[in-house]
Amino acid sequence: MKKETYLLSFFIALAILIAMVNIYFAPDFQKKETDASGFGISPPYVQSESLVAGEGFSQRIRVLRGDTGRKQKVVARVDSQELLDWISFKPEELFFAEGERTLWVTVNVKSPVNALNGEHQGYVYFAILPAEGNTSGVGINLGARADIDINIIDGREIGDDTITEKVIQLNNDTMVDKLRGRFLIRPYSKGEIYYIHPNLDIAYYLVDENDFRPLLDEVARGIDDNLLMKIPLDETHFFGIDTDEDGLPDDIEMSIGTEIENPDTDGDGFGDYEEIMSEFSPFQVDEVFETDKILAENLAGELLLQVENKGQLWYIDPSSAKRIMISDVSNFIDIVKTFALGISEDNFGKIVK
Ligand SMILES: [Ca+2]
Ligand SMILES: [Ca+2]
Ligand SMILES: [Ca+2]
Repeated sequence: MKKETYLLSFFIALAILIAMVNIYFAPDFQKKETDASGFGISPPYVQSESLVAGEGFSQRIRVLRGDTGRKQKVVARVDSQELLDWISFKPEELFFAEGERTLWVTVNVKSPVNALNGEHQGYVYFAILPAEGNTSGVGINLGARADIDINIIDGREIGDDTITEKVIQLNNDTMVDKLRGRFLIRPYSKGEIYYIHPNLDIAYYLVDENDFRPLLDEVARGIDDNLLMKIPLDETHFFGIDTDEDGLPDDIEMSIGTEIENPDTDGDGFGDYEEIMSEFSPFQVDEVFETDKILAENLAGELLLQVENKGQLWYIDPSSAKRIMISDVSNFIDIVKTFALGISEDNFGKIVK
């Protein structure tokens, strides 16, 4: 967590504390909170107006009872399946000791990194039970309810500029399988992008431009030239300068090994681009230079690093099983934006664990 975020959390906690102290010293507090049932909570809410996904906060709730006689157990129950995983209580065992009127409960909220932006609402029910004896058959005597209202916001809104790539867990199902190796964009959220891992049930979360380089470092697999050359080139996504104007940009020629200032490296009358695209060798007259479609299919969606050359990076488009060179980070961002599929918030919710 960043220093600023700590500070922010601290001030939020302080603000909550001040609010609670004010409530505590309000003259009619005890009366108001415990009048009807002899059992009350304050404040009757757990809320955060601006929580960044993956982060959390703590809030204290004061539970009060009118009858201070005996030891009594208190149960806290979250009614929302989603929020159940976000919320824990401290202490884990809640009870009023004999003679005690007040019980402080710390509500810890920790949102998952893949929490959807927007409002997340539910209730926590606090109820009082006898601590010992015949709990079976004894109903919950008294209860009180706290509203949960947590607003998940985009991290960028609070000036978080050192975002590293994040990993989220995905479901292991056919919907995820169909999206493997693809980039997804959430246009109905903040336009954040995810790369679905080609083999594992995880996705990388790309918040801004700083996240693209770490993704390549983390995910790109090394491949030797012999195998790489067997993956067809995607001629519809050539970028950069083509000095000899043979149709192959200089970067691609350097990766293949053809001459960047000679449109016909082997001088057989057929240009370098023409030979590559028709699966002939640009180096040897009349020699074939076959691609391997099965290999290409197996590597679809992968990010590859050409280890024997200059460490060029490639993306294998999952739709065409053709390779696209990534010349630098800004080019990668362009490629990702070109290939990213939009996903609705509803469907996004279905693929994440
Ligand atoms: Ca060229
Ligand atoms: Ca050439
Ligand atoms: Ca030639």
